[in-house]
Amino acid sequence: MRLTQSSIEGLSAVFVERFGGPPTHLARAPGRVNLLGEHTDYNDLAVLPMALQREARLVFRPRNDGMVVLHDVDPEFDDVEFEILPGIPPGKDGDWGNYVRGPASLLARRFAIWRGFDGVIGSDIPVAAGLSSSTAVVTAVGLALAHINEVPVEARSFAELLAEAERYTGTQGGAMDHTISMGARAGCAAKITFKPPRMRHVQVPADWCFVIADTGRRAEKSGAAKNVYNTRRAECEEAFSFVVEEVVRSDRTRMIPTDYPSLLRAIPAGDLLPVAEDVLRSNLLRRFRHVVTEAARVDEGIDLLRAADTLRFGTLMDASHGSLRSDYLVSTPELDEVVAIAREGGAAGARLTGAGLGGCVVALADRSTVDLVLEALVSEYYEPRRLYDRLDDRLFLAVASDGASVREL
Ligand code: NG1
Repeated sequence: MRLTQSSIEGLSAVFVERFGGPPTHLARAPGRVNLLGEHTDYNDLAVLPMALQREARLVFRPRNDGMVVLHDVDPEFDDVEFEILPGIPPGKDGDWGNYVRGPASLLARRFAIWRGFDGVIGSDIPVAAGLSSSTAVVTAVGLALAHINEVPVEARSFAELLAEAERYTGTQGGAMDHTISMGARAGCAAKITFKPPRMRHVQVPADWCFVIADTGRRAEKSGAAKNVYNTRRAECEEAFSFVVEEVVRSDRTRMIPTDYPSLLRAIPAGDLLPVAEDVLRSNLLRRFRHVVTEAARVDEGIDLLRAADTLRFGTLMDASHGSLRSDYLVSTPELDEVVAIAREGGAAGARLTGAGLGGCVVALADRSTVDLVLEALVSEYYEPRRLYDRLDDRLFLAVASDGASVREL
């Protein structure tokens, strides 16, 4: 677990030790929990995340040359040092430094930035757990470089740039994580739509408690999880083209849909699924069915969030998990177990959050049931596995928080 976030004072003290003077700036970027809308963002369909109180913090001092020299206070991560160039060669597969090189490389290409920094970074977002720890690093580094090179930052378009920067690591991800990390509002979740990027902030009801429970099994994007993720993305594209070919051939639409949103605007999901059943082989049909039903759950979920309808929102979370498990095949026995314990403990609903294949579950409870849910998770999951070590980092309540920022110290 990469849970070493120090206070700004703590990070600054490490900075002084390493660089012989104080840092001048702080960039911070939160992790996120996704409430509904999993594996929809890279299909340009809606998502419903909120930013967490856990974040990556980077204290830094601009340099007068193009070097970036970065120390992570977590000993698991090596120091990173490189020169800013339009095409920075990536480190080996899985090297966390690629989350630093990615934004530098892209900003150099787009804006000809030249100025680097000395920095110290820390984060208390569990790593490889579906809470966007990597995006928090990409975002903090991107904001720092933009700030010192006077690149204009508009939250939504900068988020798109950061999403592209993160693809440098080899994961063909979407823009959900960067958009919420940049643009979140305290107390709110946000429905995000893409093409063009748009955020609608919705207050989370005061009575709602989102429990985050880490299974303890990592979903490493540098390993098998990356391959599954990229395969799913390709499968969604393939399924889309077969379905479009059929709806055009059978004259169901005059306009040729160019993406999932235009397909769903032309033909409602209920009419589309029978077409998909006719033309797609089993694995593609399952991916397609997950994507279109999950998008519908986001649309319904935002109304239920506004109406503070805990039970029905929970039912949608359960349905989302079922679809991710049976159609998208990204759950694990541990995720299924934690989901079941949370539900039996009294949660209104629970699901895996993030890409899956490990990582965290998010469960919805209200103030009267949350303690029972937490107790059930401790006694039935964490105690039998002896996962006591830093239990507060494995099991906690999400606090909807503000998006990223950069400022002088
Ligand atoms: P995680 O694995 O939680 O970081 C990934 C993608 C998202 C989204 C989700 C699945 C990145 C940076 N993040 O999130 O864009 O596709 O999976 O909904 O690739």
